[in-house]
Order: sequence, then C-alpha cells, then structure tokens
Amino acid sequence: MERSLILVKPDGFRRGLTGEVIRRIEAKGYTLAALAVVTPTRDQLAAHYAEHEGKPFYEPLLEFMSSGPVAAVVIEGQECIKGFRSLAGATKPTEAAPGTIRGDLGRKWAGTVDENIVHGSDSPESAAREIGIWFPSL
Ligand code: DAT
Ligand code: MG
Repeated sequence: MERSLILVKPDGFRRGLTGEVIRRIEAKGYTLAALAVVTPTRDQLAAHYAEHEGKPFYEPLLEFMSSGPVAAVVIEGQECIKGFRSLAGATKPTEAAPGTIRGDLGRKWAGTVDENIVHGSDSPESAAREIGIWFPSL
C-alpha cells in the first residue's frame, strides 16, 4: 500500500482549511496513517525542499513555509501519491482546475511565491524521504 506525505501549508492552516483538505482526502478513500501540527524548523524545510535550493523562489518559499504552523499528514491508499496530486491540482492557484484543492481554494497573492495551500509528495522516493523528515518515528 502506497503512502504520501501531505502538508497543509501555513496559508491553509491559518485559513482553517485543514479539515477541508482532510475531508477531501478521506472522501477519496485514502486513510490517515499519521497527523501532526508542526511549526517547521529551517532545517526541516531545507531538507524538505532540497531539490529547489538555488532557485529564485527558494528563499521566499522557505520564509513563507516558516510563517506559521502546518498540518503534516501521512496518507495511505492505492496510488495515493499521484491521486493526491490530482486532488491538489496544478502548482499555481490561478492555473489549477476548479474542483481541485488549489483551484477551489488557492489564491494568487502579490508575493513572489505561490501560496497554494497544500504539498503532496511527487514520487515514492520523495514520499519515503519526506515522511522521514516530518515523522522520524514512522
Ligand atoms: P508542487 O508543490 O506542485 O510539487 P514544486 O515542487 O515545483 O511544486 O514547487 C514547490 C513550491 O514552490 C510550490 O508549491 C510553490 C512554489 N513554487 C514553485 N515554482 C514556483 C515559481 N516558479 N514561482 C513561485 N513559486 C513557485
Ligand atoms: Mg513538489
């Protein structure tokens, strides 16, 4: 059974959208394997977004992700990695299709980084690595 690491990012958490994200995950038929509210450390975020180090949006992204607590969730289900990314929608809120989390709930802000409510792992390798960052005991 596949697992994926989901984050309800600071914008989603602040706006009270954690329950709505979890509702959509459960409605899809995925189950929750772990759930925690975490105030991310710089080290956690640097590890989580290591693939983006050096890109123009890297520092704004880490700053945004440090702006408040996140909900970290491990979900479980057949092909849940790809499946959750379908639920989440495209990275940019203004390009994400209606019906998706980012399309329905995400907004374009003036800043340089897209505040798009959720993160979801993009491959089994990323999922294993990211679960280790947010839930070292799993
Ligand atoms: P995703 O979160 O859809 O997997 P990603 O891994 O490419 O997207 O990027 C991580 C986050 O960084 C993304 O959710 C929002 C931000 N981001 C990505 N590309 C960006 C860009 N070109 N400009 C501003 N922010 C960006
Ligand atoms: Mg990504």
